[in-house]
Amino acid sequence: MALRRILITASSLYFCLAVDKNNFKTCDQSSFCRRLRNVKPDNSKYELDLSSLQVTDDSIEAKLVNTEVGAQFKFSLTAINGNIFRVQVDEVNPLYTRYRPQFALNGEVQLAKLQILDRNKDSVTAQYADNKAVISARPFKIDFFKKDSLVSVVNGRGLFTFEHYRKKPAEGEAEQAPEDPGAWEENFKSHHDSKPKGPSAVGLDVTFPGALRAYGLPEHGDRLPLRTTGPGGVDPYRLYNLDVFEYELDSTMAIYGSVPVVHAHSPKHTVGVFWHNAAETWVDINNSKDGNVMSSLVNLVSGSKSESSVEAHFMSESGVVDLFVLMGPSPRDTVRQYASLTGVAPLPQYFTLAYHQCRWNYNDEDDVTSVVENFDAHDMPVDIMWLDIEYTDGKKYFTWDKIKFPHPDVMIGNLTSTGRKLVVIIDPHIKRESGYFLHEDALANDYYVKTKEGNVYEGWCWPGSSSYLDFYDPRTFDYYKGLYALDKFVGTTNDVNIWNDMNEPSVFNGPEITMPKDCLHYGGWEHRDIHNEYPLAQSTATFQGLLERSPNRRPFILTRGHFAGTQRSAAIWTGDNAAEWSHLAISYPMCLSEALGGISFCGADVGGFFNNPDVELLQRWYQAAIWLPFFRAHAHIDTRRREPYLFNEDVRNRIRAALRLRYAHLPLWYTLFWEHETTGDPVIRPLFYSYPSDENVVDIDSELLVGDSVLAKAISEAGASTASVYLPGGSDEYWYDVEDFKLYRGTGNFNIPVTLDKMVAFYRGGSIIPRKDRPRRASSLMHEDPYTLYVALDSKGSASGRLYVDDRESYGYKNGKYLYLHLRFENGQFSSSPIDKTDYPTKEWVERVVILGAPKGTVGANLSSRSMGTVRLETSYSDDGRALVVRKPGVSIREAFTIKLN
Ligand code: NBV
Repeated sequence: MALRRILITASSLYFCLAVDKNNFKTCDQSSFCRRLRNVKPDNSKYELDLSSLQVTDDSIEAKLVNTEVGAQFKFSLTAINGNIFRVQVDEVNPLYTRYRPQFALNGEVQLAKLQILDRNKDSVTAQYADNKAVISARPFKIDFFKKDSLVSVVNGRGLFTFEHYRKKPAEGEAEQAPEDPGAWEENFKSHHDSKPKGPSAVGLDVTFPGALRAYGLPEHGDRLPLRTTGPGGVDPYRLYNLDVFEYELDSTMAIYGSVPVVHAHSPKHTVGVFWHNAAETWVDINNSKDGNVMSSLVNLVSGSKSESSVEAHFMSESGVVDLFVLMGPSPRDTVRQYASLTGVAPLPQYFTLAYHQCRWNYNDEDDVTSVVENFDAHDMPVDIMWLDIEYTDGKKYFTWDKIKFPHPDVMIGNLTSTGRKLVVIIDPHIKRESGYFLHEDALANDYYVKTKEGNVYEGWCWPGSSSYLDFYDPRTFDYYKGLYALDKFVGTTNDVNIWNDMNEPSVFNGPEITMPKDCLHYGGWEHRDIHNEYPLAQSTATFQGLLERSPNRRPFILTRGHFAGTQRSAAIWTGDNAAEWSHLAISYPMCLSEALGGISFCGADVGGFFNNPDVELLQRWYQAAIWLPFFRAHAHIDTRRREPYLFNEDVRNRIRAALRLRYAHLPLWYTLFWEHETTGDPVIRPLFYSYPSDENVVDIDSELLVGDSVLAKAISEAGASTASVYLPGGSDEYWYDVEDFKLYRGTGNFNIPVTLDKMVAFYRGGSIIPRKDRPRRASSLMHEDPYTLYVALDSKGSASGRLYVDDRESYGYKNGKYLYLHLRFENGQFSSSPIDKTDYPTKEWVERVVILGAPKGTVGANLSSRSMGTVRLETSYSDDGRALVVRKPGVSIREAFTIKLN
C-alpha cells in the first residue's frame, strides 16, 4: 500500500484508494492478448474460397482458409430482422468443439431474407432492406453499407485471427514459427494455467468510417466515450469479470462486468457491433481524433485524410467469431437492435425504483427495525432494507445467524407492516462444511465446478474454504432455483428479494482473484470459455427461482458480475466505489455506458462504499443519485454509520428534499421502465443519444437524460458555487429548472448558481412529467395518492408525455391490466387519453396540473370527462409567475379528460 496517502481533514478521514495492479494482468502479461496484438495490419492471410459458396434465402456460406497454415473455417453471413447482420466463423472439423454463449441471447434470432445483388470470383454482394454487405474473398473483408454509405468494415485492417485447435507439437518437433511463450501454458504470479487445449484465440477488427466517437464496452471505471488504446500506450479495454479491490478510475482495467457491445457514432450515422463471446476479451480502440496514424484503409474508403474514424480490435481467448453488426442509423436504432438480440429488463416492481438502504452490515433484527423507525421519525422515505453477508450463519447462504437474526419472519413482518421490503445477499461460493445441507447436497449430487483433473474445485472466499456451484449443469441450475422456495429458505417471504454478489466469481486465492481458467464445467467446457457469462448463469437461475417461489411477483435481483443479457434477470451496481468526489462523478458515465449495453437498471453505492464521505459529498451524492435508475446507499463494514437521519438538521433537510424529489418522480421512472420493456429504449440516456446531430454533446457524460423529459447534472466537486450545464436541443428549446421552474432558452452552456441546497435538473420544454407530490414514508403508501401533472411548455406552447399505471407488482399487466396514457397540451388545452385499449381499476386521481411557461392571463379552466361532465376549475399563478396551477381537477386517472384554460 505504498501508494496509499492519508489525508486528515477537520471533518473526516480520506484514503486515496489504490488498486493493487500487480494482481491483474496487462495485455503484455496475457499470452493471447500479446499474440493478437502482434498481428500485423494490412497483411491478412485469410481468404474466402468462393468456389465453395452456398447461398440460401437467408444465408451466405463459404469456406474460409488460413492460407499460411491451411486451416479451414466455415464462414457465414446472415441478416436478422431489425437491420442487423451476423458474421459467424467456426472451425471445420475442430479438434474440440468451440463454445458459444448460452445465456446472452434472448432466444432464437429471426432471420431476414438476403438478396444477392452480385456474385463474381472476387466478391459477393448481398442486400437486406437498405443495408448492403460486400464480402471480398482475397483478403477476406466485409464492407457494410447503409443506404450506400460505408458504415463499417470487418477485417479492413486484416487483423482477423482464428487460432484453430491443434495437437501440441512434441518436443523438438519443428514448428512453423516460434510461438508465444505462453501459448500452450501460462503462468501469472504463482498461478499456472495448464491450457489443455492449447491456444484458441479469435480476433477481428472493425472500422467505422466517419465515426466521431465510440461508446460502450462496460464495465470500466472510465468516462463514457471510449478512448484510444494501443501498443505502447493505454492497455486495451479489458472485459473479464473481476473482483478488483479498490478499482481505479480513468482506467481500461477489467472490473466486475463485461458487455462486449460498441456503438460508433457521428452526427450523420450510428452503427454498432456486438461481439458475442463469453471468454476473456480485450478491445483496442483507435479514434482518429486522438491523432494516431490511421490505417490506409480509412483514407482509402473515406477518400479524404481528414474524415474521422474509429477502429475497434476485438480479441478473445476462445470461442467462435460471432459478430452482430447493428446497422443503425441512429443511436436509438443501434440500442434497440442490441435489445432485440439480448433482451430487455422486464418491468420491475414499483418499490424497486424507490430508495434502498444498505450497509455491510445491519447488525441484528433490532438494528433493521430501528433504522426504519428512525427514517420514519425523521420523515425520510425508505422502501427497502438490505442485509449483507453477516446475516447468515457463518457465511452459509440460505441460513440465518441464529443469535442476531433469530426471528427473521418477525423482522420481515415489521418491515412489511409499514410497507417496506427486504433484500438479502446470496453469493455463489458455498462453504465446505460438513453438515451444511447445501454443501452436502452439492457433493452428493455433483453440483460443483471441477478442477482440470475432475475433482471438486476448492477456493478461498468469505466462508473460508469454498466450492462453486456449476450453474451450467441443468441439474444444479434446477436445484439452485429450488433453494429460494419459502420452505427451503426458511424465514423468507414473498417480500424478500435477492442480491447476488461475488459472482465474477471472486476467489480470493485464485489467479486474478477468480477461478482458474482450466477448471471444468458441465459439458466439458473450461472456465476459460464461459467466464464472463458465469454471473449471468447465476442471476438467471435466481430469477427463475424467485419466479417459481412467487409466480405472480416480479423478481428483483441485484448482481455484481454481469454480461450481455443480464438485463433480463437483474439490476446491477458499480461495485465497491469509494467516498470520493471522483467516484461520484464517474457514477453517471458508468451507468450511461451500461444503459447503452442494454442494462438500464444501474446505480452506484450512494456515499461511496469505502471510507467516510464528508457531509458535503454525501449530500451531493444523494442529489445526483436520485437521477440514476437504481438508488441505494451502501457502506463498507469499517465505515461510520451514515444513515441520512444521523446528520444535523440542514443536512437532513437537504437529503430529505432529494429523497422526496425521487419519490415524486416514481411515476415517471415506472413509465420509463415499462417503455423500456416494450421498446428497448434505455431508461437513462447520454445526451448524444437524444441529440445525435449535435457535435457538442459527444463527450458530455456529467449530465444524463431520464427518458426524454429530464436532464440532470451531477455536481461532483467540493465547494461548488456554480454548475456549468450544457442544455441541448437548438435555439428554440426550452428547459425549466425542476425546483424553481426558472426557464432557460436555447442551447449552450449555462452557469447555474448553486448552494448546497440546489439540485441541478431540468424539464425539457415540450414534455409532461407525471408526479406524486405528497410526501410519504414509502412508495407503497403512495399507491392511491393523486397525481400532479407537470406540463413544461415548449416555445410553441405545446407539450406531451406518457403515464403508465398498473398494480405495481404482479404480471397482470401482461394480460392488459394496465393504463398507458397519452398526456397532451395544445392550444391551451390539456388532455389525457389511453394509448392502449386496456384498463386498470385504480383509485388514483389528478390533484393538480402545473403548467410551466404558461402565458399570463388565464382565469380558471373547464374540465370535461364522461363521468364528471363539464366542471369549472380554479387556477392561480405562483408568486413569481413561473407556474400556472390548475387546482383539483379531481378526475380519475382511469378516465379520458380534457382541461381547457380560460
Ligand atoms: O458482502 C460484503 C461486500 C459487499 O458489501 C459489497 O457491496 C460487495 O461489492 N462484498 C463486496 C464483499 C467484499 C468487499 C470488500
